[in-house]
Amino acid sequence: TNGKAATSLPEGISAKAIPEATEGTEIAQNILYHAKYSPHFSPLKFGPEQALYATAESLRDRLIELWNATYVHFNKVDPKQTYYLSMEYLQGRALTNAIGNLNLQGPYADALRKLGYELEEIAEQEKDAALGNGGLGRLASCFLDSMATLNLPAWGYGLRYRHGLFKQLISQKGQEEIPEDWLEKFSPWEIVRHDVVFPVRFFGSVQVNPDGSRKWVGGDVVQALAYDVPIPGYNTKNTISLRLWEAKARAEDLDLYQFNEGEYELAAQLHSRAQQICTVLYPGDATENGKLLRLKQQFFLCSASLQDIISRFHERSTTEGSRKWSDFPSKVAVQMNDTHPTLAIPELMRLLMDENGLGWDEAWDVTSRTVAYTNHTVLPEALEKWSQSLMWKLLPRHMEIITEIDKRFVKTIRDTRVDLEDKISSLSILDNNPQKPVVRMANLCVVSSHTVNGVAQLHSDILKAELFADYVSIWPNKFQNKTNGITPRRWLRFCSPELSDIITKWLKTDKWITDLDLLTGLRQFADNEELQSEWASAKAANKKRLAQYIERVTGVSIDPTSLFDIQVKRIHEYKRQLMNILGVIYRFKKLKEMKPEERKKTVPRTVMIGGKAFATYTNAKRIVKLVNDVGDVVNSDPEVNEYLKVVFVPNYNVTVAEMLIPGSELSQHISTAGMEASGTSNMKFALNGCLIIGTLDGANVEIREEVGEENFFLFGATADQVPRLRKEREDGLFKPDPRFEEAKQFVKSGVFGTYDYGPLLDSLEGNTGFGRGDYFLVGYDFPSYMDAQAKVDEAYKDRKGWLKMSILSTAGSGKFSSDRTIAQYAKEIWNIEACPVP
Ligand code: GPQ
Repeated sequence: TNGKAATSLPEGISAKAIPEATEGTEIAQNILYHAKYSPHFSPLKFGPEQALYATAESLRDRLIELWNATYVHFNKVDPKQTYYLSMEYLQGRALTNAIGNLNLQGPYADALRKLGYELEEIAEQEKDAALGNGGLGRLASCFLDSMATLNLPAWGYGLRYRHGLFKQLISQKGQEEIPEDWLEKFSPWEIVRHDVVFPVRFFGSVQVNPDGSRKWVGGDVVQALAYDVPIPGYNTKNTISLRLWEAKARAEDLDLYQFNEGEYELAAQLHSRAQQICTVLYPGDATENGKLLRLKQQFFLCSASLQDIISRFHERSTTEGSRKWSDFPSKVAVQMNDTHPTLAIPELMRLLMDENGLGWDEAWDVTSRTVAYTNHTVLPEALEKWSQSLMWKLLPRHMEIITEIDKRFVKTIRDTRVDLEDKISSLSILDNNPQKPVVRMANLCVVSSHTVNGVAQLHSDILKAELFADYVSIWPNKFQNKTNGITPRRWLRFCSPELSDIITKWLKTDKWITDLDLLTGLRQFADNEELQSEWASAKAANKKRLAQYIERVTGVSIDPTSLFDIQVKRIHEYKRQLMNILGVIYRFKKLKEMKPEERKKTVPRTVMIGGKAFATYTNAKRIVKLVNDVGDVVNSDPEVNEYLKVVFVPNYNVTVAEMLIPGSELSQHISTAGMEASGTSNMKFALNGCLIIGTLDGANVEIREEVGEENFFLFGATADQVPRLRKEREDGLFKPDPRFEEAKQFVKSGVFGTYDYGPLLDSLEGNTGFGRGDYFLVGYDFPSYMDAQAKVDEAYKDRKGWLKMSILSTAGSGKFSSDRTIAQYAKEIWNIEACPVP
């Protein structure tokens, strides 16, 4: 290949200059080739950063070859293909994952060692690609890994945000957000496709032609330019694509006359409007402008992706001529990751009717047999509703189409279901409330999709029984469950090589990496002392590595033999980090009150809490501040800090998760029952032998079933009790537990500083705020939570018992592989089959 020439260097280069690769392997040569001939840096230096980029580029060469082979093969076989549309992907780092999936760990480590570096040290240099917020975005990334690994003809489509999720700084003020900059230098993983460009229109108007056909004209047109990120499967040649769109203006959009008049901003306004589209992930939508930009982003993704999909549909046609449109749904499946890409529906209708001449019925048949929708939440505030006037302004043709879809749907219901007459106003897509007319995106998705799914059994049951109950009576077979999953490659094999090696040794095979149910084979050894001791030393090593990390990023030194108790996820009131920290506060108070010899009998604990609060979510930010304030006091208390440490882990992201999860022993998944659709970190923790303290919510229910109820610390109200409990609270029937009162009182007394926690604590009281005092039932669940925590302490004292539970936790996690999830989507929703590259 091209790794030959890089052997001689300019004179006078010191240590860590690009070395001579006289005895290097081919890979070492190739890395050096890139260090020298991919001129992103001045050529005299070969520091860790230059080594990272050169290493990544050498891998990229291989990925491009595999990507091309996969593309050609798909084109030849012409299978039905899935397109996953998502506004978010939380890819994290790619180097270790690519090396691992291509099974090149040994050769790359050797090559880098020859060049004076450890692979781990180089991998550390990479920035996370954080093009997502949390669970939903990470799920999309795990799904891509599984699609590639299962050799499925499937691609992801997303947006190439210039700035991903903000960086979280913790200061005296609490959380501060600073812009993230993953493209500061460049991304070595993306390939710009200058020949893949589609026009995307905004605003304008609808022109009615003499033949009655309609066409969207005028407005602004921006170009969508494709960037491909190759996604390698594990142990296969198949390498699929994550195609990210960037928005660009056309050259002719620069007004040279204005520019030469010195009106630079005016001259380039179309350029700057185009640039805004992909500037940030999730622009604040408190303002009208913010809402407009977010809607533009969503449409941009949908329009560019569908034009690309349609052009591939034609590209793969046989030589006899073009295909029949009625074949489209047997060649294309479009999956909408939540309602964010809902505009795919009217955009596909528009492309079929206005650009390709299909009639309504034919276009509707094609569209509704093509698209499917995954719901990820039942929280009413998270169900997207777009203002009708905003939509008419930005997307006039799409609003015509949506209005027509709604009209036809309502007519069918009127004609066929008199019993639903009084439900029509809630079932319809357009909410024509004169105060605030909106389009309900979830309703548009349900009406137009062939399949709708939830992301855990409980969540799917709630969708059917509540949110979508009336639709179920219309289309009983439209609704499915697809319990989420996680990729075992990133979330066990690569993030905990120690534990992986032990598993492989005891199972006598590494096939579990792609067949995770094989982990049940560990059950028979759960009591085995030899396995337990190996298990314990792997855990101890991971805890030590984590302790060093914590000390490095927070300055807090933690005891690696203490119980590591972790809660990491976005900060949200329904996830109840506040309950966690109130429990810690109570524990601290009790420890303070104990005599020294009593304290010695307690189980030392390190509580780690991490997660980002949305920038304008005040109560979430107050929770971050409280955790930090409690940490400051507890960690510097000489009487207590041997027995309790509290750490706020800053800037939680995929890479931090890869450090935390392998070192965890207990993790908290304590949302109010019925509110967490699934959760996916619960699966990552369980897979890594971490025990869960949790409610019967989301996928916790299924995890507990799989690992065994004796290996799960359960507490709290169940989802079906929640409405009654809220009602009782409103009626003043709730009697708080004294421990709850004591913990709140302790905060109020000012032990944790002068910050005003009044408003935060008020949210836990009866009817404050908007009439939903303690809506999340922290007060109700607190006593059973504390009881469950006491059981954790008892269980931890029994070292062997704990290790057994830990092993059984891993052994029971097979179901939660995203390979299982994706195989089910493929068979039960997409109707696609594997297409392995020979
Ligand atoms: N989720 Cl609607 C997000 O991360 N972002 C969102 O906008 C919505 C849902 C999460 C959800 O809260 C978790 O319970 C799920 O595990 C996750 O999606 C993936 O399904």
